[in-house]
Amino acid sequence: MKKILVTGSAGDVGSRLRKLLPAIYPDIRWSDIKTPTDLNAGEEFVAADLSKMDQVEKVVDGIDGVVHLGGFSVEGPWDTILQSNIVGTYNMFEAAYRAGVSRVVFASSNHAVGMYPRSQRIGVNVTVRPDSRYGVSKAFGEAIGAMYADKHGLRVTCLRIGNVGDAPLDQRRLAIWLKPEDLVQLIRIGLEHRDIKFEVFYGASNNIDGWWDNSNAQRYGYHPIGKADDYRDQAMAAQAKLGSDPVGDKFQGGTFSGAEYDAEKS
Ligand code: 15L
Repeated sequence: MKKILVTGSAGDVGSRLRKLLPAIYPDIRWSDIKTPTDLNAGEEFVAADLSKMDQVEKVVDGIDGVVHLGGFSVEGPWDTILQSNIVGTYNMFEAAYRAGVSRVVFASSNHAVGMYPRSQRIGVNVTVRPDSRYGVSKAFGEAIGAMYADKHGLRVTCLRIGNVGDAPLDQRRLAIWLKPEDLVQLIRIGLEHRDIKFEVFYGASNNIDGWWDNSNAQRYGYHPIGKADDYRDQAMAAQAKLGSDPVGDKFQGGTFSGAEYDAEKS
């Protein structure tokens, strides 16, 4: 990979990658709708609104591989999700294809499958069961990624990311935590592994409470170093301070699954 583009670089995950990726990829263009406040003189940054095709065309120009984190990163009103995540992700794949980009790593989310119960262990071949409009947009991103891979030969890796952070924040995150360095491993597989055509991986560390069979990522050499269990006491102490969420606590998507839920109303 010569030149990498990372969209969504002003967000939490993007900001972590700004610290970790330059040691691996010396030529990175960072993009976001807003300029990061702590931009260094040596960092190349190009602002872009992903819902505007002409702006997306400019950011993908001259790029070999894209890490697409950009968009609205939680549940939101339909028009926000539509413009930022659906139109934005379409624009990114279409512009990348036209510009001759060879690989895209798409930041999907656990919320594409958030309506699976916590009692069920799932792999990557299950039907998507989104828990929110946001989750639907991530399922859309995986589908459009498959289409550009299968019809146009773009090499696409979708990461169903759990929760990226220094440590798992609560009981649910003990199952879905992703150590930032493990995210970097997954990104590297997507950008570099010679056998990638189209793949879906779970973005989770080595979590004994995990709900996901991530053997597909392991097949490509993924060896997560993060262990959520090392933080069990602090995560459970944080959990004890949260109120119970009768619906959210049953489903993998947590509060995203419980919000607006009225399926059991008679
Ligand atoms: C996500 O997809 C969000 O981007 C992040 O903010 C968290 O809410 C995470 O999922 C999660 O499920 O914890």
